[in-house]
Amino acid sequence: MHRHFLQFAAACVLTAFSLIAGLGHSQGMEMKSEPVTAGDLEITSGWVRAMLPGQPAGGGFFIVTNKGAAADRLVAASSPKAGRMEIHTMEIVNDVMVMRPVAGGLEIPAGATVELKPGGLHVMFMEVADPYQEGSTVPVTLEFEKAGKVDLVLPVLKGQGGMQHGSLDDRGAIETVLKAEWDRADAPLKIEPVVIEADYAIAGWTQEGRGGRALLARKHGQWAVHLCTGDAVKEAANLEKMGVAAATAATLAMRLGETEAKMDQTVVALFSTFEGTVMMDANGGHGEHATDGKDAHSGHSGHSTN
Ligand SMILES: [Cu+2]
Repeated sequence: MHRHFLQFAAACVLTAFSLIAGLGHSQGMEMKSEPVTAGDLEITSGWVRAMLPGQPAGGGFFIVTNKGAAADRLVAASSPKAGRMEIHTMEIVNDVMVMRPVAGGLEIPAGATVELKPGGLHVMFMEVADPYQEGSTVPVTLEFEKAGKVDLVLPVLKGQGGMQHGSLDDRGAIETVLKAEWDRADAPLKIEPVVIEADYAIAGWTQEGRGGRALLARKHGQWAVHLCTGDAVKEAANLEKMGVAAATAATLAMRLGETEAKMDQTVVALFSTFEGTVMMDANGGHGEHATDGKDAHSGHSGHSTN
């Protein structure tokens, strides 16, 4: 039983890093950062996506042109407004956008232009204590192998919310996120019910005679598992402690109760068998959980071996 729990927890943590820089239309050029030159590099059109309250991580974007004859490499990024930063790629795995750190830094080939943009390469601001608000700015220091350190001030722009998977509605997207991590041919994951309100959702799941409830949050316009639990999400007061706004929490708890009341009660009983609550976000607001998230993230490269 305990071993099962740990397996689930590990998989669940990985899902959190199926997080997210949402896809969006490009912003008006006039709002983005002014060109900055460093050696052979020119960095233009920088911006950072505005974040939701409580959101611990977000994406930053810019365009690097290498006018020199030798390749350079973006090896690190930092900001006084983020606990740490990473350079990420984004790809689609089983219809889910998955972010991965770029191993060894991002190459900027000689004569080439590399664009960091929503849905693709980006720098990730992590462990953000104060979510970035539209209209503010975020100082960033990029570190290139040859051009050295480059300071930028990036404007915070409102991302065009939502991914452009027009074929997936929220419920479908949530099922996809959960199934991508836990569904197995020999142990099918059943997801029912899914209740959604604003940027939060609760999904009940069963698998091999076990079950639980997952609280998902929509960030960067995409759904990711916020935490895994059993009965805790049934109470609006608990949802509020988990960061859900009061009105949203009340609606979610009410809808969950109504929906589950109409279901097979032997299934609903399985949701209660998940013991405890496992946070999935590297949320700076929950000190004891931040370490979990960090560990999980550094372990993310092991994802494909599971
Ligand atoms: Cu990222």
